[in-house]
Amino acid sequence: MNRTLHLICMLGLWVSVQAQNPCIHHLYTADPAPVIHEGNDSLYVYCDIDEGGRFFTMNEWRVFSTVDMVNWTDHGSALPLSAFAWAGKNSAWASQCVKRGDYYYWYVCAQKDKDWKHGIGVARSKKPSGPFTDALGRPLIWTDTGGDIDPTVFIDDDGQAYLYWGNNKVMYARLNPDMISYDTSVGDNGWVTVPMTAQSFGGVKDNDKEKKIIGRDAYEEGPWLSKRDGKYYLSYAAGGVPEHIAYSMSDSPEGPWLYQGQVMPLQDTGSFTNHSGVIDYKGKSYFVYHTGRLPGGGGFSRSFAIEEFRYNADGTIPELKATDAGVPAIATLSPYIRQQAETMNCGEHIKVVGNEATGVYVSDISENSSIRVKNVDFGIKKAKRFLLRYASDGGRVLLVIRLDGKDGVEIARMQLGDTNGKLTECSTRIQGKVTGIHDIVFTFEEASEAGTMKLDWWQFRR
Ligand code: FUB
Repeated sequence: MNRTLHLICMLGLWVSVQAQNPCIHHLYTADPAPVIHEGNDSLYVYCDIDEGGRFFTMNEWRVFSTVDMVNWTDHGSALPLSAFAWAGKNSAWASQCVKRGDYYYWYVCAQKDKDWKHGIGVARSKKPSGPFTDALGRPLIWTDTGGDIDPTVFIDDDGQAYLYWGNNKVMYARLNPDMISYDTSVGDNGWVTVPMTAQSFGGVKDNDKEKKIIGRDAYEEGPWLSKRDGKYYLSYAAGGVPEHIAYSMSDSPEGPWLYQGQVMPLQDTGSFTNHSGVIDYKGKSYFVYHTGRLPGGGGFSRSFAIEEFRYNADGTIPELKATDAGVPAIATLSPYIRQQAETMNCGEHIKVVGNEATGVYVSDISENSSIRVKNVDFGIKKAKRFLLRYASDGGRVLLVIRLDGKDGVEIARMQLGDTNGKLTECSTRIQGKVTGIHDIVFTFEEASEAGTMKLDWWQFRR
């Protein structure tokens, strides 16, 4: 393919509209918190994992990262609920992570064991993708009144860090520089309660009248604190259940807050909750939220989704629709550098196991399994070989690689045999002339006990 044709092909693929929402397919990923860590090129989304069922069943938090907005790396079991000895099972609710100094601090909420109430804990790691461990051995925030959920953390330009949280109430604490304690000289022993007025939140909830909403967008839960051009933004899940997203602005991270309107009005997303975060990444503004739209999804099996938006000239946020299209790629992926098997646009019938300390692998492969990697740029010189590192403890499977879809042109196949559980590198020849930009799809056939297989990384060679 000549250079002009390559460029046309590239542009064509970049503008093509394909459903990118929800972003993750092999797990249900709720309560997203989008974060960029200083000095790191990736956008991270910290979230909790819905297991489905008739109520929230949530036993771990995971983190996913991207550099192109369409392929996401699952960093494995970054923070299991069991990391908090004080936490009761199934209660790993919303969270957010921030870097300060040498550490990443992941604020989460979980029920105290044998108590119906949640508290806010903090875990710490030297890596953004963990694994994280409990920094305190007890909740950081425990008002004992209920509603201590949905922490959002923000470090202002002057270095003061704030933790906001709350269901049916909005509270904040001024975190100390160690990030695991707070200034107890303000508010009620360090907990400041934000007044829930209609001026601040568009409406109020009258708890004496069966939680009747008076006004428009009364605060419910899920605060998200951010700053842009000297203005502070507090977006939140509003209106009672079912939830939509509204927001308020202020000249100070401590308020007073002035209600602005809705960001994501109520619509049929298949989930009675919504939970959002707003982030600027590589020159674009993104709104990250969750829906129940993944097949099999619903109110207790939610998945994060993303919309791009532009701030209005006066700094306000336009109203957004929850789309299936989501956001386009902002970069291509090179097949000529080593790519982790757990970096994908869509993984079906697979699991991602391990963590960043033990190694993260794609596992539980069966004949239904597939992995799609999007927007892969082979360039103008054809690819000649495909390399894979994997381990198998008894199982065998035939790996078939196709371009652009499960029914696309086959470019390679490879028998993956038993390696006695040892991670092993192998390679195969590429069929035909593979150049330009394509999605690549890995499918698995003739599987025998392939669940014992672990895929580590892959790479093409010219
Ligand atoms: O995921 C459990 C709870 O549902 C969250 O903490 C709330 O924000 C709502 O999304």
